[in-house]
Amino acid sequence: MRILVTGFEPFGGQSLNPSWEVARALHGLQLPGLQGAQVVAVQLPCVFAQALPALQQALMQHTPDIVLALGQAEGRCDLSVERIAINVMDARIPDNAGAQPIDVPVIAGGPASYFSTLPIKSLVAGLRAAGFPASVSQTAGTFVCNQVFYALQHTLAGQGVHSGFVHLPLLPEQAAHWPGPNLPSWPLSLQLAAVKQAVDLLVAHRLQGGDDLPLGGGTLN
Ligand code: PCA
Repeated sequence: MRILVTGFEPFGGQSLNPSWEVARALHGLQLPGLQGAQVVAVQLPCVFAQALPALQQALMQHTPDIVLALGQAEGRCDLSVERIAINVMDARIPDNAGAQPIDVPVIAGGPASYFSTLPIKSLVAGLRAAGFPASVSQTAGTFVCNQVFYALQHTLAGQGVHSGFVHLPLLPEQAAHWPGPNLPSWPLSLQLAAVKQAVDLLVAHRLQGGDDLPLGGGTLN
């Protein structure tokens, strides 16, 4: 079994992105007891025009069974397991190449949205049971993370690959220098342990089969 974990390069003037720090630390991880189950990490550029070609290349090269795409979401206080990707790019800040698309579809003519094909409720429950704060998120935003998430689900639709997106909090060294009021942060060791737990849960679910758990994870607004 191959598990592709993607992370992004730093963006928005930062020199670190927790998603890449976590992904690269997981690269080459062999899952004990599962002969041949291995994690491959790939970095994606935070550039609208380059992220999808890099994603497609990674999917073709590694033909994964599970894809866990990671991104930084400043302000989030836990592991945010994304439910849905939407077919729009609406950039509040420029990407790393200076592009700032406004209300442009990710894929012209594509459906309005795709759901994650990860067992999002089981994942949140399993993470929490293991001591890691996690929740279902109802929006992955409208920046490069959502673009990648949408294209990932579009590309793999109907192929039986389990794929989805998880947003991570800032690292403390980022939060310490963030302008404005303090934002939540998790040290890299904790983020890494939580994402490794997520990978274990996703592999176990993939091997066991079955539906996601019917647990509450909604919001009123
Ligand atoms: N977070 C941004 C893009 C790259 C990243 O790590 C986002 O949430 O869109």
